[in-house]
Parts: sequence; C-alpha cells; structure tokens
Amino acid sequence: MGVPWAAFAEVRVLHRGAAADRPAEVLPADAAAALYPEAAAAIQRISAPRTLPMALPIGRPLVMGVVNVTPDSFSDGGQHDEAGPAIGHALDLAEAGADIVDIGGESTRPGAIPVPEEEELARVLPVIEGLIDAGCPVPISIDTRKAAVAERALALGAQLFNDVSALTHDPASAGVARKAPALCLMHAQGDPQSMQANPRYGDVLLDVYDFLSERIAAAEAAGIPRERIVIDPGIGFGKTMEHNLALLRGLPLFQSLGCPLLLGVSRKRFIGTLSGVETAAERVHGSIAAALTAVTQGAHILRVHDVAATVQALRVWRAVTPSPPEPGDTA
Ligand code: HH2
Repeated sequence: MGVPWAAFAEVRVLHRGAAADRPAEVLPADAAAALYPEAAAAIQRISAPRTLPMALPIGRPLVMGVVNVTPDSFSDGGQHDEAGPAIGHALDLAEAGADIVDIGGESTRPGAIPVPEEEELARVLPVIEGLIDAGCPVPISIDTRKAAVAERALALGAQLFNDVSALTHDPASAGVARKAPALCLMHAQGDPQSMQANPRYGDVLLDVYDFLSERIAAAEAAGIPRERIVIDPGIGFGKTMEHNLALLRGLPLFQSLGCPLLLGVSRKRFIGTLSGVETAAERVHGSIAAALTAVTQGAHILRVHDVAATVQALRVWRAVTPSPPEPGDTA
C-alpha cells in the first residue's frame, strides 16, 4: 500500500460534468478498476509502493519546519528575517524533530507584494550557506517561485525545490528542477496578490486533482522523474473555507497520483475562522487537529511552524494507531 499507516480497500467513484449529480458509489477497489477501466491506473497507483526523495523514511509521517526569512510572513514575519536568527531557528527546528527545514524569502500570504529576485537571494542564500556550514542534520528545502533563487540555493546544498506555483511562475524553473533531488508541485489559483479575491472552481477537489496530474505530466515531460516529485493541494492558496475543507475531506483522492503528499495547514486563516483565534501564532492547537486528520488520510509530510508541538502530537498518534496489516498477515 502507498502509505504504511493508512489502508484503502474501497474506492469512492466521483463524477464530473453531466454525471456530477450521480450518487457517490463506494466499491471494492478491484470492482471499481474492472467497472471503470479508465481509472484502473489511478486505482493501481494508490496501492503501489511509494518512496520518498532525499532518502527520507517512508514509515511515518514527516515534519517540515517553516523558516520564513521575511519581514511580512502572515504568522511569523520579522521574527527571523536576519541570517543569524534564521539559522538558529532552523537548527532549533531540526533539534525539535523536523525532518526537513523549508527556507523562504518571499511571503506568499494573500495580498503579499512580490519580492525582487536580488532581495530574495540576499535573504535566503546566507541562511542556506550558514546551515550547510553548521552541518544541518536534515535536508534543506527552498520555498521559492523563482528559478534563479532555486538554482543558487540548490548549488549551495538545498535539496528540495518547493515551488508554490508548480513550475508555472518562471519558465526557467523546470530546467532548474531537473537538477534538484526533489521537487514539490503545489496547487494555487491565481497569484498571492489577488488569489483570495473570488476563488472559483467547478469542483475544487477534481479541479485541483486535474491540475496536479497535469503538472506531474509536465514535469515528467521536462525530464523530472516522478520518484522525485511531491505534491501539495495548496491549502489557502486561492481557496475559500469551503474549498479548504473539501480538499481536506477528499485528501485520499490525491493518493492515486502516486506521489507523496505534502500539506501546509499550519496557522492558516481557516483555522482562525473555525476556532475564533485571531492571532495566527496562537493557532497551534487547531493546526495540529487539522494535521492529524490529514495524516490519518495518508499525508506524508506536514509543513508546520510549531515543530515541537506537532512532533509531540504525532508521537502519541503513532503509538495508538496500529499500522494496517501487510498483505499475507493473519494476525
Ligand atoms: N504555505 C505557505 C508557503 N509555502 N509551500 C507548500 N508546499 N505548501 C504550503 O501550504 C505553503 C508553502 C504559506 O505559509 P508561510 O510560509 O508561513 O507564510 P508566508 O507565505 O506568509 O511566508
């Protein structure tokens, strides 16, 4: 099975277009594959063995710690926008149990003003260099939409190109991603400045699925092997509360794309709206609740600000969640 801690024995058949109103059918996976041959490959991918890039372990959910080297990020802007504090923060997150640290120099919060390339480079490169010099014990991810920023970060030793535009923002990005050990393709509708103005979908779950499917195909056509690709439905990026909830409820659908699933719910606006907590940095409890529902549905990597709290929650969750039996197990 694709995710060692979550098993999928049945398949819900979703329809779009003229058939969208048909009642949802829930069928055993084999029966669904026989009845809908056009979906057989996707159904097969759900159970195909998954590997994670960067030699990351596949047997447990992983935590990606967020390091925003920005003055204006929505929940921690200005807290570590100098290299020294940012390096210290990233090392603290690794010490607290982060499996990856994600370094970003441009806020992509709704309404954010784009950052010029030179400015973004000046923010992130000293941090990555400092982390490599300090022997950072976990892989470093670069959170950027710009090919030049990713290229310089990778040259210094970053391993994951985390592109919230899924290689659509910068035409040079696919060429850079080809050389990266790992790539995250995230769905966003519109750009950060305007994305929350009036997001619209025919069917948000299926539209995001189709987008990611098309971006994986484009990445493969550009010479990036599927084994290096991680996917992310992009919670909060051009999405209303209902869109975010529909994606979180429908998360298992993305298993059929055959790539590890990364999810960023940490401290986001919808957590504040649901819980009535206005201050983003105080949304840790709601963030963990959302994160645990996501891992239960097979999310592999959680992108979070509150690493220690998330790691604590995952340790307890793992202890009480039995791994599903392997095929052939009789116990
Ligand atoms: N969310 C943010 C930034 N990068 N990358 C991925 N793959 N998935 C996400 O959900 C995601 C992301 C936004 O969070 P943050 O970096 O804390 O805020 P800001 O963009 O304001 O710096």
